[in-house]
Amino acid sequence: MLSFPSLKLAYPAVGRSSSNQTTFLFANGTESQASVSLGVCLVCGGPYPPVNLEPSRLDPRTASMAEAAAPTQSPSQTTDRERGEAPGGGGAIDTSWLDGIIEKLNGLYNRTDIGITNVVQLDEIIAILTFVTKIINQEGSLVEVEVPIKVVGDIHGQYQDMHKLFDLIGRVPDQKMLFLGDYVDRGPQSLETIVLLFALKLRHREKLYLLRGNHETPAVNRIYGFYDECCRKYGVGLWWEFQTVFNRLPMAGLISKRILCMHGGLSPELTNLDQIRAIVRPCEPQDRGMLIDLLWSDPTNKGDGWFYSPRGISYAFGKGVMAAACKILGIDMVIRAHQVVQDGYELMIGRQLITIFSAPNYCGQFNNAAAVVCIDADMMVSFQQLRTQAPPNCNRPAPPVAADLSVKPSPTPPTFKIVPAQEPSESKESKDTNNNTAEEKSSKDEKK
Ligand SMILES: [Mn+2]
Repeated sequence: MLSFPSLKLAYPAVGRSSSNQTTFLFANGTESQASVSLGVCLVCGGPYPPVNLEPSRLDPRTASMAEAAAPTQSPSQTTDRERGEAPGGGGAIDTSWLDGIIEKLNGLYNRTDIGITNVVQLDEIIAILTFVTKIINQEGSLVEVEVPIKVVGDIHGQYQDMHKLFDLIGRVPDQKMLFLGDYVDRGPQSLETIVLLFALKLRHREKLYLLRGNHETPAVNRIYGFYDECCRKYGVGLWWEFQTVFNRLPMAGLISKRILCMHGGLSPELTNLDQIRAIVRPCEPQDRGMLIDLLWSDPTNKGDGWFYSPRGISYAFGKGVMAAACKILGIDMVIRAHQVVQDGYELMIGRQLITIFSAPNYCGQFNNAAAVVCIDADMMVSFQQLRTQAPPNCNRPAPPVAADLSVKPSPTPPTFKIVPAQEPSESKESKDTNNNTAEEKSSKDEKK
């Protein structure tokens, strides 16, 4: 087992903080006091450490290594490590080390007897987080990628199911993938899931893109499982470390300049994609605003406009908003995740919006399928679906999200070409706006 003596981290032991205050001792000798008490809103004025903490606080050496972090094959790196230095001492990541991590994590597929703690050390995870932070920083807050690509929705720590999905859709780097966030919480293996994805991102940065979900925020993953899993498996300090990567994840993606992707949905404040490009990271979404909406909003079939969300945060947006957004933002389609849907995918009216969800039998409660969106080089959209054996009592169907209930759902996933939303098409069926309706009426009247 590899270890990196230069990255000695003195984390407090799990449960040491019976009082609210916990001391974090970092490798460069600095100490930081923070509260980890449950029930405090860690986002809004809570005691969460300043979000602009740089990885350099870990160890100046790892920070400078990450500066030039580029996967290369270099035998000298092994020598560095054998000398007891952190991986990539020569300014590059040791790919053989990284490949080893990926192989060991892949080896946990179909294993119930061992988990990540048996194969990956804390220092190795810290090294991955340090390197991946640098790479994520180099990408924009709006990651721009080209087809062909597969778009993956929520995983939520269902690591075994993620591998079943990979068996179906292929693996990185054979397939280029864009994940829409919510890697952690709810499921049993959040750490396995996110560490494998980060390791793959490091190894194949052009083939894997990872957006931020609402669960990649401290206020949420403190509560819904990830914090407890970190504490149980490696200690509370690892949870803090993850937050400094999560708060740098890109907030949205743009596929071939035409498909906008995010975890939640649109925002009433979003009128230009440059607003997303201008998001300064690290950032922490506050209780309202564009950052919150990108992570939290939902589509609805209840009407055209903006509605208060039953979640109590952000909004729900109707089909009129969706149609207007395509025009204003100059896009043809939105792909988002964030809501469990029975078939793993759901189309909002006019196929302008796709909800995609990639955790089958979500939480062991719903009997939903998982799905991914495939967009080929000709902008043809299709879906791949995974259905897994439902455990007992896992029989709850997922409700429709924003589907037009008057349209009969097709038994098999559709295949269609993306229609430019901006150009008027002959088979135009959108009679959403008052103007159109008025024109329709008058033209009908004239015919009569
Ligand atoms: Mn979500």
